Amino acid sequence: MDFKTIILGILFVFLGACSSEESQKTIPTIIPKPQSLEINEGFFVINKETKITTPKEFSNAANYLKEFLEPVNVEVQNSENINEVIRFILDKKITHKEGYDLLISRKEINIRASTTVGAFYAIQSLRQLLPVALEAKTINEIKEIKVPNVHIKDEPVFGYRGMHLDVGRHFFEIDFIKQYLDVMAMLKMNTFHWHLTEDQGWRIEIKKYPKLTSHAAYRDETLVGHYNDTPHQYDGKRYGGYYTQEQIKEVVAYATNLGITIIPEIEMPGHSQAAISAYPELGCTGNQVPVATKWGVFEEVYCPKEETFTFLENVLDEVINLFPGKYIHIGGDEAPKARWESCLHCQKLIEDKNLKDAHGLQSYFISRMEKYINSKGKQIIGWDEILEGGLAPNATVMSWRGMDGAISAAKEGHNVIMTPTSHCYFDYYQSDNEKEPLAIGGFLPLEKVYHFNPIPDTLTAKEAKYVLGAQGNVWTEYMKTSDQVWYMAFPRAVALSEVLWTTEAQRDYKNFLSRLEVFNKRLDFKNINYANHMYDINGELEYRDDKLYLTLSNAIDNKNIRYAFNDASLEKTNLNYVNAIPIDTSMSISAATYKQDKRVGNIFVSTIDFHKAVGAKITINKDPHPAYNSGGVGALINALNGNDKRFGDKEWLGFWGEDIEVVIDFGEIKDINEVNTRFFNANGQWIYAPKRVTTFVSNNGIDYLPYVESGKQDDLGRNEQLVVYKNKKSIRTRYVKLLVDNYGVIPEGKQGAGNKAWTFIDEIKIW
Ligand code: TNX
Repeated sequence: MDFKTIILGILFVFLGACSSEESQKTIPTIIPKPQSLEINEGFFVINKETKITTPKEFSNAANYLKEFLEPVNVEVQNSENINEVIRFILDKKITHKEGYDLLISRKEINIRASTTVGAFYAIQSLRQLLPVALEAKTINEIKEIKVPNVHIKDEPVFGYRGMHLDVGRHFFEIDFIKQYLDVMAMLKMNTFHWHLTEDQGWRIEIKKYPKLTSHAAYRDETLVGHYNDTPHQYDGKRYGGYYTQEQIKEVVAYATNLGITIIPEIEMPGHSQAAISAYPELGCTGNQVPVATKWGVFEEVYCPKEETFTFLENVLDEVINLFPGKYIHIGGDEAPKARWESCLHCQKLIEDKNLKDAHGLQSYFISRMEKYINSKGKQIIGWDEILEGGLAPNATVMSWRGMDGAISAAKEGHNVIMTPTSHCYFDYYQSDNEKEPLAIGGFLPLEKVYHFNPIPDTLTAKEAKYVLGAQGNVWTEYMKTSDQVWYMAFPRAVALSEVLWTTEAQRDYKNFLSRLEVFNKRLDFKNINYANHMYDINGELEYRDDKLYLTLSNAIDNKNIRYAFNDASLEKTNLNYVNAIPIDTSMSISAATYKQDKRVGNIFVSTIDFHKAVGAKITINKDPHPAYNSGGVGALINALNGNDKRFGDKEWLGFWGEDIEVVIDFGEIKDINEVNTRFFNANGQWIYAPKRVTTFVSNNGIDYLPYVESGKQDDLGRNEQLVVYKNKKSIRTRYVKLLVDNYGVIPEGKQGAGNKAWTFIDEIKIW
């Protein structure tokens, strides 16, 4: 059987299923979920007699639909009086510019909108009511398609629904960019943030500065493995690429057709080492530096001198000509101040312009560029660092280091776009399975994205209006291929599309997953390598009635889970999960979802350390950061270790810049021999093991003594991203207290310099 026959086979089964249940209602599976959806009985039949009629305003949309319906061979006409018709209607009563009304009845399909985008979104919904196999471009002919009768009235909640792609760390050809835009459009996302310049490569042709493409677009080699694996190793292979202005125009036109605006990002003053490598005079020292070959933050930043401003203005002139949208993103993030501190010109400028310090200089830099960009009729967007030293007057802030930047910008009356690492970084791991392909770190599972609320509670309704929407960020340090980009971005982008289209009250994760299963089939037909963790097992340890229990679940239906103890094989086990499994000793349990005796999804393994603090009472003097508190304080003594490679799973608790005090109360006096605690240490993500950890014991919870003499504290064990503080001594005690001193503000020269360090802690084990 060739591929085509298989597809037709599948199509036949699908259509067959419809016709045999004609009297039943079909439940549509549209993502993002429409605002209002009424399901009626019956079908509209599309066949070769079907015509599409359209006013000229919607002829692009009509042709898009015709193309999608190619295998049934429908025609587009301008006449009004035809039966069996899919009719586009320009309807000014639809007030939302992205809104539409789609009415499918036995006799006709009516698509109403007041704008092209509205009409286009109606097609995207209609598309998801059609057989999934139509997504494949390889079907020859279909006789008829039955479309369920529904009435959809729809419009988005947020106006900015974005996806980002970093083409600096790795370069992706325009064919892939177009496909990425295609899938964004399916999800009714309307903004593509194209991150075009980086330390490791400049990717856009600028005619006035040819060395940006002949030199800055290529690096000599690339780091192999993870940044945290030392010593660093390199592949020795020259790497690079760039887009010509012709290609950029082609992509912009393509995006416009899909209702997508592209925001180009030209980074400044930081993340600019590639440009400085091509034109060393743009830096403070004038020294030749290489295009960067590893990841991280670099000290080579643009020097705020007249030549630099002229360069940037000339670059932006060409960029502005290529991108018709109203925004230009100018970066502004992660710009170390070391070069400026020791540059005579910069110091004099700080004095002349009466600026406070180097942060004031960054603000001067951004405000000056803003003025230039405003003078060309465009607005700037910058990462939240542009708040430091004073925000440029008309800037929109993209908040990535949490939501705080967005909150203060919105309070100052600036527009903001939410991209917090906690919910929008699709370069983070999405599963805690050990076999996941290498990623930067962190942990952001699909469900967490789905539960994102872009409006922080602390904003008033008036301030909340400044939140334009949110965006998924796809930084590509660890994504070498387009397949890996798909894997990381999907299905998280699918979840985000629904977050941005619907209200929180309309969202339901289980229901979303059932629709995602169908959406994934569409992606299968498009050969898109999305990640599928839908059948993965989630394990939860819970202490109740003086006993520890392990609860297993899967997101789909909690059914068909097999498990096995210790080294026993899952394939041979006869243990089918029904009730929580009681635990009374250290052990490991593996589990997986099975469908008809076939394993679907990954194997889950839970290693349980049944130590003495399990089930004790635990208190902590500070709440963890809300983004990294999913397990609550109980996670610190629940017998499970946070994943060694990714902070932010439900075991790790994160604290930003705070010292913490943890008290464990056994409720009775116990003999203890050892206390050990684990900390994450991923400096690239500003996570640093604490400065100091001290342990105390007490029998009354008031008078504490050091557990071991202070000189002997902190018997450290290290393994790359982990630091274990271990103390051994036999003693009888009821309370154990730990003081954990945060690393402090990160000093110059280290990753994240100038920011508060994070502390990530999990599992305080007492033996
Ligand atoms: C921080 S987000 C960066 C990027 C990295 C990303 C990795 C931002 C404005 N800067 O340069 O690629 O972290 O997650």
